[in-house]
Amino acid sequence: MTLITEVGLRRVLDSRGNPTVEADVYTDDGGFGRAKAPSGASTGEHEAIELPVSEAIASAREQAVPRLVGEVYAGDQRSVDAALHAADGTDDFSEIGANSAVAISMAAAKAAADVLGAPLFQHLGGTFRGDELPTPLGNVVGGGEHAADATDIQEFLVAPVGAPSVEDAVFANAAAHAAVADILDERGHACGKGDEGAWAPSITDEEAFEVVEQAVDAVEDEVGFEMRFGLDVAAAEMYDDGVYHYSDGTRTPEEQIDYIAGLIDEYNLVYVEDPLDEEEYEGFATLTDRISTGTLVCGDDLFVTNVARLQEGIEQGAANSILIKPNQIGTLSDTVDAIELATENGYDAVVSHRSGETEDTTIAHLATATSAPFIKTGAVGGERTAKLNELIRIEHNA
Ligand code: 2PG
Ligand code: MG
Repeated sequence: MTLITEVGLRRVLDSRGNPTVEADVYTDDGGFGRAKAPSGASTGEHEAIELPVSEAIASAREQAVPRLVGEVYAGDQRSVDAALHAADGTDDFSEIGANSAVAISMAAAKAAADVLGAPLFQHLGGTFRGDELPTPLGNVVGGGEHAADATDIQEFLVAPVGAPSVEDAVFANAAAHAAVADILDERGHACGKGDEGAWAPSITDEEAFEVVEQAVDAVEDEVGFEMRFGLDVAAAEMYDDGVYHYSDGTRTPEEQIDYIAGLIDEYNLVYVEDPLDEEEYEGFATLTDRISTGTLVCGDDLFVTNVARLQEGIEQGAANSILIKPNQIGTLSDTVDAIELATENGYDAVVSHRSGETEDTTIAHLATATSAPFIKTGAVGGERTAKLNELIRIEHNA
């Protein structure tokens, strides 16, 4: 049962128009699963290696497929992922590519769920998973590596924390995205969108805070439940020569901590991702210590979904939350290990998309299966709404 009989790999488009890996997994009892690898732009230094797509496909066909077909059961995710590691033989998937590995790993899970006739979240999380669905963090304004000539801070994320349902939350985020456009228009800042569908105006971070706060207040009045907002600073992208580089000058690490702590206070931020460089465990610990428990300080480039890096963070008290991206580590088993280590140690595990995405919906199921408090997957745009609409379907048992 669920013995893998065929693995197909092909090149397909991602949302930036770049090639990515799509994997198909078939089993002997009629199971079929298909998944696609996402791709980052502001990638962490310690992520598993994404190979050029043709190379990743050729190498996985040669090394991994023979170890899977007729050998491994798709329902046994640990064995699937162990076979991928054995085929690769490195500690960062630099031989078969994390892009091939993650696509195969997720496709196998989908094939197993298909055989069960169960939704993917149920196969991944089990029957007794909690009922809580994640609150979507919606990217409404952004810049950094995701848009040229826009804000220094990479993402301004609205968080409908009081929403009574995922459906209400998703629509509140879309309303905030629309409200931001109106406010920008009133202020004379016509603009396009960045890679994740957020508005990418050529304004200062200071003005972006005003705009987002105004939009969040307006939507909060309209929907009647609490809306807050947060950030992905993606500070590793700004850090060079010991200082953080902003359009209007630089900040030392100490100044950066003061600045972020001040923003958390001033805007009552619910979520701050990568406020400091990816090697700054100590700085993360200082900041986490300084702020109240009502704010998630989340490590993305800091932890890269990697248990060893997370363990280091736990020991130092760095951050209180981890961003979870399966392609940063290459398999679902490694991903779930990171989530388990996090939750056992009181860290919230927030599941996330990448800036380069596809219509794949695996992360909506992963966030549901693991009772993630938040999922970061944009507010608008087809590759983002694929996940948001899937969450609505999950909520409706559809
Ligand atoms: C991030 C992500 C997703 P990228 O930094 O959190 O928002 O961006 O995929 O470019 O790393
Ligand atoms: Mg990030």
